[in-house]
Amino acid sequence: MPMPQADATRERKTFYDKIDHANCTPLWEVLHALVTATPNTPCRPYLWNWSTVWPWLQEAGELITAREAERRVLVLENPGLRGRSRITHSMYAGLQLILPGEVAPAHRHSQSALRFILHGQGAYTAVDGEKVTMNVGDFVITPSWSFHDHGNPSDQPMVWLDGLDLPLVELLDAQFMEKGEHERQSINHSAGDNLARFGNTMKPVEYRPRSRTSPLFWYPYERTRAALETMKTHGSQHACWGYKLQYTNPVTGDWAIPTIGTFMQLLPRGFKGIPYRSTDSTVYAVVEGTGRCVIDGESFEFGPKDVFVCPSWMPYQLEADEQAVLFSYSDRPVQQVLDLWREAF
Ligand code: 1HN
Repeated sequence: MPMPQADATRERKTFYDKIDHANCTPLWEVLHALVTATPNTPCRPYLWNWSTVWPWLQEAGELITAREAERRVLVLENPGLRGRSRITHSMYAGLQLILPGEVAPAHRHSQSALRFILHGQGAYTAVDGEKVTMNVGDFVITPSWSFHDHGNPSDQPMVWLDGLDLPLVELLDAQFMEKGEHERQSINHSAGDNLARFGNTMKPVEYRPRSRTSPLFWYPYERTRAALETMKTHGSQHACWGYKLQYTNPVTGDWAIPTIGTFMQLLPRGFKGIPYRSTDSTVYAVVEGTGRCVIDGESFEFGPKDVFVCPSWMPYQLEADEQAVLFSYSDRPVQQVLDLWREAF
């Protein structure tokens, strides 16, 4: 005869308590939460308005120096992941301010980083002995385990979006970090060298890859923007994403950063996208234009320098009033190489 439900519950509880002491636990109590029909992300849709965060960045500039902070950054924390320094489950995002005359000292780490320039011009980042001066819309790579420092010799503040694979590397317990011997690394290549060597669908004959990360680490906006405009003139637009390019390693044709997929897209004036979803939660930064992203029925109005996040598998629609240009990044390369990535529209 089966046990009455109350007795069964009590006996099970006693059993769970007993095995708990030896770090064992019954799967059947958690199975349905572990293996769900569709992604069950804690990540929520959200938009950070430039007009809200810019005064806070300026205030941070009065509270602490870049040298003292090491990096003066306001972390963009997903509202569903507060306290965990991340904008999606797998990706970090922050807004970094560097004021005229400041230096952010050299270090290196196993996390890969991207910089996407939102505001100002004339600050530089130095990567492995090469310096690039950055402008709004430029995409810059700091490869895993490369020394990097930043400086601002210009007369205006500069802000960029930092994107890192920090949560992914943390999950894998593969973090390493080292401070540079000197605050600034010595520069042995002039600005523009990198673009000349790798940015023209050619490469130096002696080049031998040292990693999967693109040897081109500066993708100026001018070129990306021109490519999108040309696509618009000659091509047919996609119903979800308008005209969209992904940044590549020019030598292999693969992703520019092995753990972070990076993209730029153009939505023509009046564009109304159909709903799209994919398993890679995606961070968007607006370069130009205005419009909205409707995520799971909620509308987020965007303008230049705003940042917003579309969580895994939630349907979203992109719309442009004025022609819009959007940068985005996600963990898509990781999901694809593991055969996990899905999209639907
Ligand atoms: C980092 O190295 C930078 O180099 C910015 O500018 C943000 C956030 C977490 C860990 C390392 C930078 C970072 C970071």
